[in-house]
Amino acid sequence: MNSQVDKTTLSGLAIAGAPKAFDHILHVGRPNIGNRQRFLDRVNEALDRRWLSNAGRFVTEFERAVEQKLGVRHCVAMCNGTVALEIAIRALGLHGEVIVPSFTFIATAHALQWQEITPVFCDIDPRTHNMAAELVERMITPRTTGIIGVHLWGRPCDVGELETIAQRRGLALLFDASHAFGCSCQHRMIGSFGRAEVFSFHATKCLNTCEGGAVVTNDSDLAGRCRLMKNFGFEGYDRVTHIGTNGKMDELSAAMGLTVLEDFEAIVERNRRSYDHYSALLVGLPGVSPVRYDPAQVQNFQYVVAEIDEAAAGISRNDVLTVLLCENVLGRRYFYPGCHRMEPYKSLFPHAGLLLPETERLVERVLVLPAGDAVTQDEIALICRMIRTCIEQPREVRALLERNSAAIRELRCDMRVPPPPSGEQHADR
Ligand code: T4K
Repeated sequence: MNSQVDKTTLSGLAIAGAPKAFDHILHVGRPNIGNRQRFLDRVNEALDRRWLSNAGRFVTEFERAVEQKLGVRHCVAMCNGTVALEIAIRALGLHGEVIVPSFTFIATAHALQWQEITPVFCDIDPRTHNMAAELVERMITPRTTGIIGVHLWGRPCDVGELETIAQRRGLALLFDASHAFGCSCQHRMIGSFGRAEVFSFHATKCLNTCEGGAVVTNDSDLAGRCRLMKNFGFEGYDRVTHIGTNGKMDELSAAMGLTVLEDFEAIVERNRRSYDHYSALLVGLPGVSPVRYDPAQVQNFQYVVAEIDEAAAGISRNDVLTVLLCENVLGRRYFYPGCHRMEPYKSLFPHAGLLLPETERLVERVLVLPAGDAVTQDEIALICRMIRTCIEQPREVRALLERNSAAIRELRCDMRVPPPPSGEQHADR
């Protein structure tokens, strides 16, 4: 952290030519690792056993630990959340059309389209960022076979209403619970709602297995089908009874998962401290609203999300993000621009946005901030201080961004996105 520069003043910002606030990049989604020695001991154990995949001891132990934590009968661990979604979709026999939110990570939609099932995008409730249950029924056609709700940021969907609709209309209900490991809904752990729920254990998730995911369900037949499908459909050494793929989790991933699980309460507590600190410092800033979690439910606080309403803040989310990127704060605008505005959906359904006004509004507002292990309390205070400077002097910040746009393209720490062709006003617009 660079304590030499006063980030409360405009001239102290990197966009004005001052040194960056941080000499290293602060990320969203730094992996939680747990006790490194325990992990390494497990890796050595797997190597000693010479058993690295295919229903190994650690994968089995991990599955039982997840079942116990979530109070669900079956956990089928897989190589990642996307494949787990694809397998759950196939094992449920979905086809035709399936209703999903557009405001989600692209994998939710791709898991359907990959199997030539049409994702039908439904708008969200702006208060929860989750699919608006009251709109779902209007999206049902004779081709609809299922609904996939996404518990975004770990905040549960309107599970009760979705279950009622699914039952009334004879549709399968699946949840993408990628963000929601360790969260509860109606005082029950997420994991046993709908026909099945799917978790991602990607490195950036609260429970990390490097790459990993799972289908969890109380339905024994469905779990059995998923188990076959993730192992090519093999029922024995040389008997294939089902179409399948390779969706297996390996032993080293499970070793990481078991290690992180042992530390899970401490991880959530660190996340909660980050979230509380951000919330306390951002609340009351005009146009800035930190996403809230229901205090009656268990949360993992993995995502610290703020909405920036340009009309009230005087500055757009994109401009605030550009200021932060120039200070080495790699905030993210998940899930911009919405699945419906990405390919192949953009070309397949060019007018989808007409039915998604709340999604289109929200994708312009959401800013996800580095949290958890990735940042100290002092670093959070400095990030919030810089956001405050943007909100207090929006016109001046905008003028600086326009005046210094060429230098800003060089300054941004957003390494994955190539800078736009010169001539654009600023990078995110
Ligand atoms: N459904 C939903 C609702 C999801 O959010 C996701 C995944 C899925 C389904 C599919 O699950 P998986 O198949 O991925 O298991 C990231 C993750 O790759 C993705 O898992 C996640 N959602 C999504 C929300 O975020 P990117 O494209 O933003 O990843 P990336 O590489 O930019 O990483 C995010 C940040 O984390 C960066 O600032 C760097 C940092 N990072 C990342 C990795 C991998 C680290 O510090 N260390 C690391 O090892 O998608």
